Amino acid sequence: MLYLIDYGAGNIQSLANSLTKLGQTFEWVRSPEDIAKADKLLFPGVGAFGLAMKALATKGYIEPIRAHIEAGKPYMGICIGMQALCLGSDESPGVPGLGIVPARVGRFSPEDVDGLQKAVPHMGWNTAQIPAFATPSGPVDGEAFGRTYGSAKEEHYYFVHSYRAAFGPELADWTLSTTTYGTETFISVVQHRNIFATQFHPEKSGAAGLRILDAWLKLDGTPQTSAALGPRTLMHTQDVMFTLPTRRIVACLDVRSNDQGDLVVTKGESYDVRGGTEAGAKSEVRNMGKPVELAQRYYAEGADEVTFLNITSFRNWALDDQPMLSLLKVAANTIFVPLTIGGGIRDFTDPDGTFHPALGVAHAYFRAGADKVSIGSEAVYAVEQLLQRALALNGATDPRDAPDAALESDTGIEQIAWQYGVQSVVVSVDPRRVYLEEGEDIDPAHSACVVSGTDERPGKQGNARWWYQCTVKGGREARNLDVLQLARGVERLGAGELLINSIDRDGSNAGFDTQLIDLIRSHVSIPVVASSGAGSAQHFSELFAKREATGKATIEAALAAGIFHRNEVRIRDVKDSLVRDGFVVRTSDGAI
Ligand code: 1PR
Repeated sequence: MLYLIDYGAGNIQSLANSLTKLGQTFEWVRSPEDIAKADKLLFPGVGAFGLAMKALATKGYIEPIRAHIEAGKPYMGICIGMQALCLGSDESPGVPGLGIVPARVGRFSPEDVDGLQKAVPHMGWNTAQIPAFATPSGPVDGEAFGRTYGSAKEEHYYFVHSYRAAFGPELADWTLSTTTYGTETFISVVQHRNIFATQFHPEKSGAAGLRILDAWLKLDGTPQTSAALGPRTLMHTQDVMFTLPTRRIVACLDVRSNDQGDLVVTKGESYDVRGGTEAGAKSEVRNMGKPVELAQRYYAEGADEVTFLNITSFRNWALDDQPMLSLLKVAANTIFVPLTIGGGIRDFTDPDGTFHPALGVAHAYFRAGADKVSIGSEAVYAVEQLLQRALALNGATDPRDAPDAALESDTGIEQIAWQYGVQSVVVSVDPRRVYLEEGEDIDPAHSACVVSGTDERPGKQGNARWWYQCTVKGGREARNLDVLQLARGVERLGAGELLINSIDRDGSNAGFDTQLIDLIRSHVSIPVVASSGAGSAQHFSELFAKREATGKATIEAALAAGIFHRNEVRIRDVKDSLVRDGFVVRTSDGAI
């Protein structure tokens, strides 16, 4: 019997769904005795190292896990389940790991090489390479991994982590594959006797990942048959090339009820999903299709991630919105790439006065199969609060200058990041351009956010200056906060990724607002997903290309909606076009 460890956080539902897809039955570990009953043990998870280790200790799982491993029974760890095998992690100083793999887990450092910026966390699709190993049965070639795990070609796997076990020759006997991020090479697969563990998420790595899981599930329990490497030493080290994950293409589904009460994918222009008639009356909510069916189509076409945005959630409390939760559950059963869900992740007080924290909403979404939650309006309020406290404490108007005392750990972002890890918190930014008149002064707090370029207002021409103002409630309300304050503020609070929309470009097919995206990118070190305005495959290359002015090419991911919904361009076409333009993307990885 296979048992799964659930320590109370992380996207374990995704793994459960993958196992079901592979026809594998399993039990959840509910007590230390269950671990003793397990023939095979699987420890998945994202989240913070210290929290995971403390939860294992509190539940009394540590000794039974050690005993399972010492008995030679198969153990598979994923992400935190791999890091837990190590001595400890800089993420949680003073908290010991299981101490089985003689490595300490450290944090990635941001790097900037030749205009390419390495963001932290490492989020995206990267490869797993077999180093040149010598074993008693001879050298191991780079295809050993593929032969054992059902594929002979180099595959991409989905990584999402800020900490890693750096690879060194002394760890050769524990290492099956390494991966390079920036110039840092770390262990991406541990394989040692009965232990197999991946830093990436096979359950989120499409068919390539499912093949790995399937191969491990099919092991007969004799440890040496897995990967069959035996004791190994590193023959020689290879030069490290600065490496980034592939550029990600994200399909986005804006979801809401239509006028008949059905949950539909909709798409508007400048956030207006109804459009208008010539007589000025509003027409019906545009219906682009059924959410799950469309998401499945995008998965099959090679989307690297799928995002669902509940765009009317500001009206209700998200957890009352049961159709959204059921939609996510069904999608997560069939889609094996990361799923993000946004809309309504916020604190809420019932009419009867009961308080529900944003963390509770996030928890329900993670349990339903989400890998990341995306926070919009609440992020704006959180940064406003942070700045108010900072202003009172030391007069700062830039969140980077806010003293630590201004952080009170009371926002949804902080709490979700603490519980589930920063990589699971996306902040969705909804800015609008505010044009400045000739000679108009701007509040000095927003001066870093002023850019100049072509005036894009209807009927206007020539050059203009503008700044990017944040909005809440799906663009319905503007706030006295600019996008740089928001981006720096949420990075400070613990967001792991930014999704940058543009109300001006939304649904326009005019291309991404690269001035907006570059402005934010150059002021934060977390990954950035550019959104709004994609109208052709070429627009993605333009977004990812180096800018003449700065020599930088640093955008990690691009999101689009309308062109995919309307079948104007398929995800495959975008990727083919990117490959022709010299970008590395994840291409179709075959069937499981
Ligand atoms: O504020 O935390 O409840 O989150 C609400 C979420 O819903 C936010 O992420 C906000 O961006 C989104 N949202 C609210 N209203 C709308 C609307 O369209 N009326 N959708 C909306 C925003 C923006 C993109 C869109 C791209 C790409 N959608 O995600 O898909 O602009 O479109 P394109 O490729 O067709 O140009 P909260």
